Amino acid sequence: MSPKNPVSKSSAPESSETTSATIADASIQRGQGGETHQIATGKTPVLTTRQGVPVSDDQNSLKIGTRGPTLMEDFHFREKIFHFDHERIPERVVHARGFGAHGFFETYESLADITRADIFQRAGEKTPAFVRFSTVAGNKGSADLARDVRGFAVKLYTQEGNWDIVGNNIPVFFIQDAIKFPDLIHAAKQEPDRGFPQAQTAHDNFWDFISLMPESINMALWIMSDRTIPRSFRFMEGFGVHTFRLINAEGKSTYVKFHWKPKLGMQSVAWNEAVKLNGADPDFHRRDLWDAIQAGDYPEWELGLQLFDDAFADEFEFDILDATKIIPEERVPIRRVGRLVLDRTVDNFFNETEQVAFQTGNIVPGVDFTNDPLLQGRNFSYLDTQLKRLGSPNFNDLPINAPKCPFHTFQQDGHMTLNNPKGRANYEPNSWGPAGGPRETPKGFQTFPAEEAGERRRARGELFADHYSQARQFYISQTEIEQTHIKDAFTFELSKVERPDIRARVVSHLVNVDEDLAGKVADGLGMELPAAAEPARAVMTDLDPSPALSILKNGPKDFSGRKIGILVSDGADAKLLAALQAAAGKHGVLVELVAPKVGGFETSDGELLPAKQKINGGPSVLYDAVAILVSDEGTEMLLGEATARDFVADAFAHAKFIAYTEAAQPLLDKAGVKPDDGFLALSKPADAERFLKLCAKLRFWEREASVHAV
Ligand code: HDD
Repeated sequence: MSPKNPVSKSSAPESSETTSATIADASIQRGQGGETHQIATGKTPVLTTRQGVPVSDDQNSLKIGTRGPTLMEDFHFREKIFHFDHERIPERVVHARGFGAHGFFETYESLADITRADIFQRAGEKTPAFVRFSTVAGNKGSADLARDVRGFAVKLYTQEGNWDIVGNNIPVFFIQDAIKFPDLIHAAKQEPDRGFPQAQTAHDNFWDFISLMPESINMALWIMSDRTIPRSFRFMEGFGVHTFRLINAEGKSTYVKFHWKPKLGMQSVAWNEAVKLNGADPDFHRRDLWDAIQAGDYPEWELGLQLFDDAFADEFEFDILDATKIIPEERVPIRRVGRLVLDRTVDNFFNETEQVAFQTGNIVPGVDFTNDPLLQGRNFSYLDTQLKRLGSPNFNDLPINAPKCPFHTFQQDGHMTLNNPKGRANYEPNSWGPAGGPRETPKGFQTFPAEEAGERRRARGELFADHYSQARQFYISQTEIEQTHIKDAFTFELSKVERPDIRARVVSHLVNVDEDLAGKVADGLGMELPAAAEPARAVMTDLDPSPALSILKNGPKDFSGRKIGILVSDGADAKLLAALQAAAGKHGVLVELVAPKVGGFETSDGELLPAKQKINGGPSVLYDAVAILVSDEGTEMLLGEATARDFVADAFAHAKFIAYTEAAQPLLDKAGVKPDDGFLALSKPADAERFLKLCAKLRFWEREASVHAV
């Protein structure tokens, strides 16, 4: 049979210059080779099979003729499809969606008097670090701005082994005992019969569980605060949550809680903004981190330690082993002992961010656990889960997980063994002398010899039972704006709960926290205020507010690290634009131009400038503040574009600072917004600096009440 089509060997571009350049630039240098592995340019490596066999045709599978059946013997095809079929590994059972980056930790001063941990011995020492931020409940492909706790997991590659601080951006947790973790996570994630909702706690199962677990009420207050909708990873705090121990060379133990303080201060977004961000840019947080690092604006946190002893633990109103409680900074001040800088994005997301394996059990000499029952349970779970996820006990051999200090064990074999131990001795003790492999050292990890005694019981300490005092303290520590956001968040989430009895049970706990809050939530839900829930412990402690718990009281000093979106059109005032860009640059603020067409616009000077976003792809939720720099003709055109109206209306509703030229007035009118003190009329270049100063307050929250009547 004659072929229907003329035989075409390949439809691939013939190794065009562009292809070679792209490959070379992207450094996809997988393997090296001799002559046969270099194509003419001498730069671009040759495509091979996994066995290193050069491939001549990667476009067509091997067939009989051009229309005949595909041949089984096509080893290149089989190998390629086989590998593709097995690309996925199970996602993390929690914290599936995450984003990691490399950096370093720099020690400020020697802490040798407190800990023998090598990382803290020498001032100025830099220790390589890898950090993975995450959301908890959503699947790997969920959106970044879900209302959720953020994971803040830090791997420190110290000279005496890897130390992981597997923390969150909230200093307390939902539960006190790890035995309840599967229940908590089952309740929070998609409901099992329907497989939704995705990445949301606004559903019956979650609030049912919370309402039946009063120990989670403190955390419930935290997650209904703006902490769970951070503006970016760069603007949030991190916490080790549990009480740990630091042990010095003499074996003395000091209790410690770990804090990460962001250099840029804290910032969150508005809830309606988060909802819209999830549609406009589901990768908003990871993109932010990526962009900042690529731009050389390296995110930074200081490590803070709260150090205390047994005497404090005894006098403290709560149990230091209870992970649902904080120790207020005002009670035990934070000592800043070093800084964490993220200065390198990963080369490959899967290899590094996906395969990184954090474990609370990874501690180093000079650090030790306490009996916190949540921590003790975690120490089992993290090792266990990596085997399931990464498929082999050799996950520690992966470069992202391997220590950067020398390490020697007698562990061997298993799936995907990467190291290749030499010699005869694979056991200890042995009599092979120095060739017989590694030996113990008295300088190795020593467990703190805490004395333990007591009956074996399934029980908790009495102080664990005060579930409301700290929840109240958290609430009264917030500004009025933040209290409103908490009330709104409870009302929103519980409005998604279908069963009225669950709503009522949650509110009955809030009555014990703050009656005013409970009343407002009940009102928002359109229900009667229920009676207070029966507290597990009758005695509550009246605690002073802790200003450190408020985001707004701990914001940044300036607007650096933020982003202004400028809506422009043809004829936009070139001088004002240049002034805004210069002022932003001076304050370390990024500017993005949003125009009717991404190809660009012509300024009043006749210069053609490219835009970063087309108006319908660049809504104002992407920016911390906006400027509307349009000409009369531009306004005329944009009046017919709904997304231009939304740009203005949303910036207004989200309490952003807005700069505008006179020509923009009809657009403001169309968006139904009236300039208030959060607006700045731009008429001369000097106004740009004034606008940047105004923006340092981040948001004009005073406006909010006027846009949320319900
Ligand atoms: Fe967990 C992942 C933080 C309680 C069991 N957890 C995980 C991650 C973070 C936390 C940041 C993601 C690590 C990464 O980026 O790879 N978890 C916490 C904090 C907790 C906490 C701050 C309370 C103070 N976790 C907790 C309990 C258990 C687990 C009580 C089980 C008993 N967590 C896990 C896990 C995960 C995990 C199943 C899933 C993926 C992984 O470990 O590596 O083992």
